Amino acid sequence: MAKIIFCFILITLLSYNLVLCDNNNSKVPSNKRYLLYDCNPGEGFNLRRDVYMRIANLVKNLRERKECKGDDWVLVLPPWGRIGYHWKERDLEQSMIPWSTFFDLKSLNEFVPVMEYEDYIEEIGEASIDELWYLQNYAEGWTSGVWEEKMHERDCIDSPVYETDTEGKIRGWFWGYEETYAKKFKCVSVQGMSKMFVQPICGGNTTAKSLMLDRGENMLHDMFGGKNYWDCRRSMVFSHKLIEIANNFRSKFLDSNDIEDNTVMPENWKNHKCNGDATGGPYIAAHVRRKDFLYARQEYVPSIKQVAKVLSEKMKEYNVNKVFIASDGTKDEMEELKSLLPGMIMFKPSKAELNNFKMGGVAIIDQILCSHARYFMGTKESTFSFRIQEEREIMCFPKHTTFNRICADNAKDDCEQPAKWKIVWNSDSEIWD
Ligand SMILES: Nc1nc2c(ncn2[C@@H]2O[C@H](COP(=O)(O)OP(=O)(O)OP(=O)(O)O)[C@@H](O)[C@H]2O)c(=O)[nH]1
Ligand SMILES: *[C@@H]1O[C@H](CO)[C@@H](O)[C@H](O)[C@H]1NC(C)=O
Ligand SMILES: *[C@@H]1O[C@H](CO)[C@@H](O)[C@H](O)[C@H]1NC(C)=O
Repeated sequence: MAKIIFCFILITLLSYNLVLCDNNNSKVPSNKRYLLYDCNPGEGFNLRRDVYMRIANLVKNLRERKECKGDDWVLVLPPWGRIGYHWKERDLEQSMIPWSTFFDLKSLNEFVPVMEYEDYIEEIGEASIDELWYLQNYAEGWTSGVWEEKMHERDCIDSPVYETDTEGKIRGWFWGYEETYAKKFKCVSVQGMSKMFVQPICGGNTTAKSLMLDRGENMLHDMFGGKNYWDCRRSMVFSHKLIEIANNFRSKFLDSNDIEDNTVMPENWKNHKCNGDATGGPYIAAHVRRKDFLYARQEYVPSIKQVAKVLSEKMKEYNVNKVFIASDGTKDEMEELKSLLPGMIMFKPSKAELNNFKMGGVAIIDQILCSHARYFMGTKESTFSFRIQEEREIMCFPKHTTFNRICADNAKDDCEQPAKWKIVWNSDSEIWD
């Protein structure tokens, strides 16, 4: 009997303790820490994907470096939305989009641990962030005239985009989640790469359990084009739903499939190796960036007639009768192009697809379709085109089929072709060809 009573008391105590612990969020281990980030609202979808890589490499460093004492850092993925004018700023329809809409989280997790923002809120039990560092340049610019890496807490240069409410909570744009607030805020001037953040974060400038770096684009890559860069890039596998839509389109309209194209990818990106050259489907593809590029990069942008002329020649050269076009051009521009290029094919999302996958998903489908072509031509200085080139590098396409662009009419530019960013599989390989 005494034994039973003892057990009963023990169980009661234990469950009481559990309740207490629950209130204290002790489900979260004490060494778990969260890194959040955001970018300047003006940055586009494809540049943001590049900023993700810089932050992911920082998280990798935070997890591995001795001075971080084995803290279990996790990257909290900033919900997509309010991106540039393309996605219609402030349009809530295109906001609070989880990363799983676009990317395969299991694959991302193979590089560093990541979690969706909503799972973070649930895990810590409150829509708050302990500390927010707003990254900026140095007000004085490069005083010494030479590049030096540095990072300091400084007065804010821009007028603050965050405000402190009457309860002392820091309020602002947190991906459309209005209840979210930060507890502390400061501006940090920075000139340097992501590894420079390790010392301040681990070495005494903060003990915050959750730290957010806003204006993350102000952090540079540790080694642009190195092994970590490419490992991280390879982990950014698109969501299976988007791949499936693209694959159906390939098989239906482009006679293209992974087995015949030699583009079969393993389940886990870590197991991927080049198994001969990819051939791609029996079509060529081009990314024809229009809109703001017509004004901002006027001297590089070919006319629609020029695009048609160059692509018809390439179709002959590659002996194909189909050309896939990805473009942000107007309906009129695309109709003109189609009239000059009868073999032209575009992906048009259904209403339901646009609803489910948003502009970002459609952009990714366009990118997948371009990346599987036998031959690809991009637009100079478009990050949208760069992401396609990387995708082709990962799939082992020969470089001369990837690093091309359609030149402007006449001799407006010297028509320099894009730099060949060679994929790096091992830490000691060369970056450039
Ligand atoms: N679906 C689709 N969308 C495109 C295409 N080209 C551009 N876009 C859209 O236009 C956006 C371009 O956005 P920006 O905000 O200027 O920045 P970016 O994504 O970094 O790309 P670039 O400006 O090309 O360097 C992309 O994110 C797409 O949403 C295209 O070929 N297909
Ligand atoms: C729970 O949190 C409170 C206040 O933060 C603290 O005083 C208390 O010791 C904590 N209890 C446990 C079991 O950690
Ligand atoms: C870290 O602390 C040092 C010493 O107080 C200070 O000079 C520096 O500006 C701080 N850096 C950051 C990023 O807060």
